[in-house]
Amino acid sequence: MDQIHYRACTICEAMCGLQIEVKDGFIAGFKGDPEDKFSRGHICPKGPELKSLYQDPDRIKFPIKRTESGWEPVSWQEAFSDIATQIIKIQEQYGNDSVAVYNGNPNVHNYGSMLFGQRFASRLKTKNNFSATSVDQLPHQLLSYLMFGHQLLIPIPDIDHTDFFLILGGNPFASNGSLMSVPDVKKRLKAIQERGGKYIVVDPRKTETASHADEHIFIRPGTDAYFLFAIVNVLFERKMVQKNDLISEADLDEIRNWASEYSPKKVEKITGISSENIERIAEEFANAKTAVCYGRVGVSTQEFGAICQWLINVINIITGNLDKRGGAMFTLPAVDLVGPGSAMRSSPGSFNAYQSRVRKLPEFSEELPVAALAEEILTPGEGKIRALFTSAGNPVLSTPNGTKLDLALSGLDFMVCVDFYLNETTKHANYILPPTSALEHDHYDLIFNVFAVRNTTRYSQPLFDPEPGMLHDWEIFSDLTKRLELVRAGKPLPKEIIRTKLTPASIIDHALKTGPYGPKGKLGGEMSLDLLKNSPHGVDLGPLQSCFPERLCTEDQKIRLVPLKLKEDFPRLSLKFKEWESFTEGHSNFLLIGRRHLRSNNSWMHNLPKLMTGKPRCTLMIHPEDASRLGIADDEKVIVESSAGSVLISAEVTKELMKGVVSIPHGFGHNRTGTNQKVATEFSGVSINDLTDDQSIDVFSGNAAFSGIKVSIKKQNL
Ligand SMILES: Nc1nc2c(c(=O)[nH]1)N[C@H]1C(S)=C(S)[C@@H](COP(=O)(O)OP(=O)(O)OC[C@H]3O[C@@H](n4cnc5c(=O)[nH]c(N)nc54)[C@H](O)[C@@H]3O)O[C@H]1N2
Ligand SMILES: Nc1nc2c(c(=O)[nH]1)N[C@H]1C(S)=C(S)[C@@H](COP(=O)(O)OP(=O)(O)OC[C@H]3O[C@@H](n4cnc5c(=O)[nH]c(N)nc54)[C@H](O)[C@@H]3O)O[C@H]1N2
Ligand code: SF4
Ligand SMILES: [Mo]
Repeated sequence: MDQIHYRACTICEAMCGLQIEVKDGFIAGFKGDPEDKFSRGHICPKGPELKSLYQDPDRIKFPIKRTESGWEPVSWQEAFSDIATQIIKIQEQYGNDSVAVYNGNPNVHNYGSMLFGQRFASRLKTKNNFSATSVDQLPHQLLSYLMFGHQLLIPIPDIDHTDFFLILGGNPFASNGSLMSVPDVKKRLKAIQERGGKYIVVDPRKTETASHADEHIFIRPGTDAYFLFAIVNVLFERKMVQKNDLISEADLDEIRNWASEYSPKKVEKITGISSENIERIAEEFANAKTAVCYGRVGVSTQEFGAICQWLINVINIITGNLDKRGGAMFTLPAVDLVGPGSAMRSSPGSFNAYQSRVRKLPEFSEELPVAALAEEILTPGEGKIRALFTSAGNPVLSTPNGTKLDLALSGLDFMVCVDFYLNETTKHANYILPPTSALEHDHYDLIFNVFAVRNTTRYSQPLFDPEPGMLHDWEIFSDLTKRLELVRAGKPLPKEIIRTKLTPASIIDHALKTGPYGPKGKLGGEMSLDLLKNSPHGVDLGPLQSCFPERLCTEDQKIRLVPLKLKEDFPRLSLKFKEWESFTEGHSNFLLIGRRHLRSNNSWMHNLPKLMTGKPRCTLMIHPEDASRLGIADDEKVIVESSAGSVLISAEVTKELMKGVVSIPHGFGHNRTGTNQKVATEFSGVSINDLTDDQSIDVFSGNAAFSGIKVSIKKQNL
């Protein structure tokens, strides 16, 4: 039967609407849905590859178990029962914390996995919860918690209305936007220029986004906090700070004091940005009708990631651009995870309520920094991690010091992975429990509607029925949760798979009806799952609206402009400044940064042949002057060495990079043995996270610091 199927793409945060033509049960055409209310026909090369993922011969569909003679099929029931039994046995012997959990990025693109995976993890009652948050956006969530009272009350650039957009450490042309869900970002950035506004990119690399910007400014990696402080300094010096009922004058005075330490003149040598440029940008920002400052992965994942996100919020607030059209705004999604009284309200957050065992790194929202995972497995003593669950993650390639984690995982007593690939992480598992792929299950964007540049909502139905006997992520977690409870209670385990009445869709239906746009919601609309089922192109709920103080979650509904705890971190910033002053990029010393490519998605889409065509992607980018000083030619193999390890990689000589800086994309390194991703192995590349160090973190937040890793470079044949 022929049909046209509409659904949202689940790969990145842009949530593009897809239009899929099906003939006789096969996909005959794949394009962006021109009628989609949010993405307006936009699509990138990865979207159509959901089909290749569905058809990938290396995709695992049924559970497998590692035995002495290799991987063997096993029934779901047998796997589930054995897992529940082993886990409880380990916890009874060594305590609840001896079992750890790691949740990877695709969980947030999979509402079933999120809803039921979290329930499962909470039943394990372990403090050793880790996720990709602490190699990514942890500082954003932490600062939203500390300043606005809720970790998901995240300021989103109002890209469609702003006149001045200052972007630090984000490359939306490649990433399609992050903590700014924005399909067709190119068009929307161009529209800023067409309406007479401008956008500036501050980045150690002249990226695709920077090349189209009105201005690109190189910055030395890891020094953004000084640049941002200097902007604040100018705003105060030139009396361009706006007061506001939601902030206290005492806080403003305090910020002025702290900022006085970082004049543009003082930071220019360290940041590589001239004082004239800093002063001009501050002036332009303050004088623009509307303006927004936004910093993403490049600034979140550095030694002062939290201070950077704080300063970004401060700049938006004190120039009067927070919660204002054209500035940094907040969403009001159909499923509200923030508002008090919402059926789906998530935890506002918590910070430093407990610490990791070995390095005493702080908890955030009941999670510990993943940079501590390897040492928590490897360090003997009470509380050592002995078993690990991973779900939709590949931490061997995605977290700092992957080599160390690789070694640690090989020594675990027990490991279970919910994933459909046998990759660098899952190869260590005792059981791999594979879920269905995106086209085989329904979908609702629980998270990315919270970060979108417009309020929109959409529900996607499954396109294909899974093969008989396959399970969705949520079904896997649902059964495991129940079995865990039964074993704990000493009850017998059933032979069949345990089904629950509750489904992800039923949970969302309730949340939609009681949410802001539902019949019981404050706007009194018609929102429900049925409405969305009949709206295949999504429902537009309008542009972002001002919502403070009502939506502020602090007790007194004021902004905590200077969060108490953060102040403890300022002396560290001063100390580091002194270190920078004596730092010279020596003959072969460089600062390493990462990069993303439109056709890659973290570590997991390298097995899809169509995405791997074109020039080799996993190269070391280096500036021509640096290359010639070291006698390195384009394409030549070089050895890159850091405190954590070394890799051999081809050089790509390019003026895109700032002098003294080199770049390697993350997510590669598919050359390890024991995996089964044939295409990925062919294009293996090396892992940048064999160079990044688990000791290099933002010690305040615990987030990994990937930007500006010190490395040395030499020719292979020296
Ligand atoms: N195609 C594609 N899209 C993706 C992904 C992907 O892997 N591929 N991943 C998705 C995920 S999980 C995320 S979190 C988002 C991330 O989305 P973005 O944050 O937009 O991602 P990047 O392209 O890594 O951009 C980071 C930029 O920071 C710069 N940078 C590095 N160090 C510094 C520094 O010290 N200071 C400054 N100012 N800049 C620095 C880098 O040069 C780079 O241009 O993308 C998502 N979308
Ligand atoms: N050096 C450096 N390292 C980085 C970054 C960087 O910029 N530089 N970026 C960091 C960022 S922002 C992120 S988010 C992390 C990502 O880190 P991770 O989430 O650990 O890694 P991914 O590569 O996204 O791996 C996703 C895994 O999920 C599986 N998968 C995909 N879809 C599903 C699904 O629906 N269900 C299940 N169960 N499994 C699924 C894939 O097969 C794959 O094994 O990497 C981080 N690492
Ligand atoms: S931009 Fe992101 S959501 Fe849109 S098609 Fe590409 S991968 Fe999918
Ligand atoms: Mo991410």
